[in-house]
Amino acid sequence: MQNRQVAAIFNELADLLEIEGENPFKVRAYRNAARTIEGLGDALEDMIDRGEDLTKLPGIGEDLAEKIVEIVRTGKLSKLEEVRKEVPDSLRALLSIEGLGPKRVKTLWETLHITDPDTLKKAAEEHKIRELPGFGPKTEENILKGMHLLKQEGIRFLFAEAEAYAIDLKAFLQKAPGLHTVEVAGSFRRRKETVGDLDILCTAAEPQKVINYFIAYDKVVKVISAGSTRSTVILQNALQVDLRVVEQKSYGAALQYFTGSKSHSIALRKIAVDMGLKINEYGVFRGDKVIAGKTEEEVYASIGLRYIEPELRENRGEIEAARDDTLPRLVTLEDIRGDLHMHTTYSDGLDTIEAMVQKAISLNYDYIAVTDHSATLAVVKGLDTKKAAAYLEEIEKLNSRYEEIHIFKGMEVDILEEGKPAMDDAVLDKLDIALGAVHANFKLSGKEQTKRVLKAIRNPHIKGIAHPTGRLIGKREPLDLDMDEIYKAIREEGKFLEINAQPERLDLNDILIREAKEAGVMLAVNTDAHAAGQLEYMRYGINQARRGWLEKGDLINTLPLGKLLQVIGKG
Ligand code: DGT
Ligand code: CA
Ligand code: CA
Repeated sequence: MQNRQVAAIFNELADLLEIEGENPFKVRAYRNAARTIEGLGDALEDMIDRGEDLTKLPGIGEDLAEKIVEIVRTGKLSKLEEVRKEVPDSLRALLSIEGLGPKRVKTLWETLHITDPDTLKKAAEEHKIRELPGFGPKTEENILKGMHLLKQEGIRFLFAEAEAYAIDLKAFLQKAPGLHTVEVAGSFRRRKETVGDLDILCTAAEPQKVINYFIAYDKVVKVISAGSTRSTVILQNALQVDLRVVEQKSYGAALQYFTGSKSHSIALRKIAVDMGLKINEYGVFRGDKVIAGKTEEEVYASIGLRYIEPELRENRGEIEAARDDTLPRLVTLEDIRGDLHMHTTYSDGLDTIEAMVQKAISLNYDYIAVTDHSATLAVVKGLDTKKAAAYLEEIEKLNSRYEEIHIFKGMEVDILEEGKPAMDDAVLDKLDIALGAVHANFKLSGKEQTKRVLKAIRNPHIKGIAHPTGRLIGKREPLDLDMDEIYKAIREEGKFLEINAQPERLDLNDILIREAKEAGVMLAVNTDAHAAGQLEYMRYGINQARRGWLEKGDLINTLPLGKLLQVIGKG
């Protein structure tokens, strides 16, 4: 049980209780607990094993501590199970529509008896929603837009959410009777930013035993099918899992097939056909004779290709590169030497600067940039000129106290509508790394938006642009920006674009990352951590960097400190 899953349970409980009209203080207590848990550096499971007192954590009292133990020990919370029975299932689906929180869902339910997306859509189209208290024409329009976004994407899960389930399920399957290997294939293995379902591949002595064991997993809420070698189930968070048990001798071929992508595999099969071969999930065949299939390397080699990393398997030129031996040597998490975007209690982060520094040291980083927000209407808890002085002083103090790491004085500065940074030049002068970021006025025209960001890039104080397109997966469309213009300006100014590793941002995305690389743009993968534990989100950003074909040399935060200082003009 991962901290993220525990937090998700509290968040869901808070949402449902709010829909039910429970006491707001109680609701807030669950939400705060979820936030605390998400930001913990340690696994709750380990803390409980060590006998640590959970009530020492901020916002966790006796009752919540007991509930945490219940979740970690049993995988469920009985209180949540009770409340789930009281609120219709389809109401929960409404919560994932942008613009609809529990409060509004409650109103829709009580006044218009809306309990599912279809009745909601109808009511919005008939303009019944705008009349409700706390709504209006704008909200009504946003709801329709939000539904559109949701529909476009289908029901997909953020990689990070699927990952929590995948890790737990994989560990569970490893203990299945007679199991040899288990691997999560599909889009999950390709590290796509969202996954539709999990595809798990096993080899085992007796497949049926593995299937029986699998469908008894405690997070399974529905068994859709269970045959002798394959099964499909639904987990408690609505995630579907397809499991297949294959023979050892065709494991490589099966792994290749079920990793996909479909379009990549179809292209491989075509090459095979041209060579008089046949590839399917059981192996590579010449006539009836198997010539490869045990490992993926074998399968690729049999048609004259180098092994292709799963993240590249989208049929976007990787097959040609494998044939010509020009595949990139993809960057890895171990190549990363520091993180250049994070928040602390000086703005909207949960942990102190010192806690972030200590966590970064535990990750073996050589440097970090602490980059709290500048204060604006969009980010009210941020730094003003006065608070910034104390903040910079504290960073300096910690920088001399912790010799093993270099702490850059940074700030995430709002780019105002006209393209100016929301901070005095006198403060900006004192910073090592100012990141420009858009946090409001998302709807400007493409021309105006581009002009706004270009102006920030040309500002001598700004070193990089954080989450450049501003998208939130499944919730907010990217800014309408002329990216070629952005790349050009970034390159000319010697600045960098961020690959933001927050699970719902992953911004730039894989396609733009590759474009940026080809345009000769410097990039950095940053976590934008709002708690010490989130510094570990780096892996999500690395996934996307790899999908964008990046090598170590494409990221400035793989550089040793001395080189990085030169790049940001401080060397
Ligand atoms: P997802 O689940 O929508 O995020 O994407 P995938 O890629 O995991 O797709 P999924 O779960 O439908 O199927 C898993 C893999 O199985 C897919 O990546 C390739 C393989 N596969 C599925 N259908 C076909 C097909 O019709 N032809 C071929 N060649 N492969 C297929
Ligand atoms: Ca899948
Ligand atoms: Ca599937």
